[in-house]
Amino acid sequence: MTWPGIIERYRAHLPVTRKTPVVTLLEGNTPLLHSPALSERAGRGIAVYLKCEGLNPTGSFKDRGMTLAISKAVEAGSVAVLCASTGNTSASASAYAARAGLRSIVLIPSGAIALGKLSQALIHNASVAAVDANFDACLAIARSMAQQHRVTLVNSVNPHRIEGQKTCAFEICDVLGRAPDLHLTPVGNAGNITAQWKGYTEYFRLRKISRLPVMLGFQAQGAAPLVLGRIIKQPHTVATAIRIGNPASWQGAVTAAAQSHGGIRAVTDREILHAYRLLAREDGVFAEPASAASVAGLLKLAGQGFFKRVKRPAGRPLTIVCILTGHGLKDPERAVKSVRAPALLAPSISAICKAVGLR
Ligand code: AN7
Repeated sequence: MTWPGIIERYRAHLPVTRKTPVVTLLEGNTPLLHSPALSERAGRGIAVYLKCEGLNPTGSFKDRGMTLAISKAVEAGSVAVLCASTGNTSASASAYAARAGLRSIVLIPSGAIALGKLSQALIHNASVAAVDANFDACLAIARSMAQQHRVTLVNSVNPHRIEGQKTCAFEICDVLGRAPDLHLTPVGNAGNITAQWKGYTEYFRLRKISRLPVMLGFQAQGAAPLVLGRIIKQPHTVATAIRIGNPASWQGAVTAAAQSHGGIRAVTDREILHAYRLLAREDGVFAEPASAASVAGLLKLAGQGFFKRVKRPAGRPLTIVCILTGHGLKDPERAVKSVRAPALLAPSISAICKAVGLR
């Protein structure tokens, strides 16, 4: 059977009826990839898996929430959708809106979103408003606009987004046959960690899993309101996707961390970029910088001896899942900046061999 997308696959767990028109690009069913490099770094008896959400149709986890948000918008008779975005939400919203024949309007912080994401919104024919303000200000404006006009807001304050995104947790449990022991995820606006925890707790109540994971969220140090416990007026980080100072799902993140005995922690830009390069070089996985925050968190915790203090399951490895939220190709400029640029060479075999280290 071909994969039918997350709404058909998890229909029983989602707020849809037979009357809901399903708008799908066949999102979900993303690889849960074992990482030998990270397992070794995490320590003996630990298995690390990468949930490669960058392999969704528009290159990020947002598609899980967007298939549902757009389907419900069509069901409700909406003709236009609106979002503020650090890039991936706008890419996803504009693609799903195109598919559904809806208008899309996206507010982006000018100059602060990655090129790949901007190109997506533009090519999918969104009305793009490049605003001279940060994401938090854009979201506040979008919320007001949605109250004053007949447009459907598809940021994660729209509960259908959270419902769709919880399917990431379902897939992880379905593949592993249980919940992971630890679930590590990047956190920006905090919709995703809220959704993932909802997914795990629903599976737990349905007895599809017998234990819940410990949820560990990672923010960039310059954009870590949940770690500091206060709004950050001018957040900064190289990981533009999570450059957010006032997360909309603040309470959801705090609840997930508290109920699961986990936490929200910070990683520096240096640690993020180190993890970003390591994933690409040693695992062959190209994830965007914000996604590497979960892996940066893993490496940081390993360095602190955290996993030595975690209670080990009997008869199997400690299982850790790192969510890689978006594809590396979203931000090609960052990739090129992160390594030494190639020198321009004459078309001479000897010069080229010398430059690439072949003797
Ligand atoms: C790659 O697109 O907020 O904590 O406007 O693109 O659920 O916000 C993106 C967020 C992590 C954080 N990784 O997720 C947007 C936006 C990537 C992201 C996050 C985002 P949330």
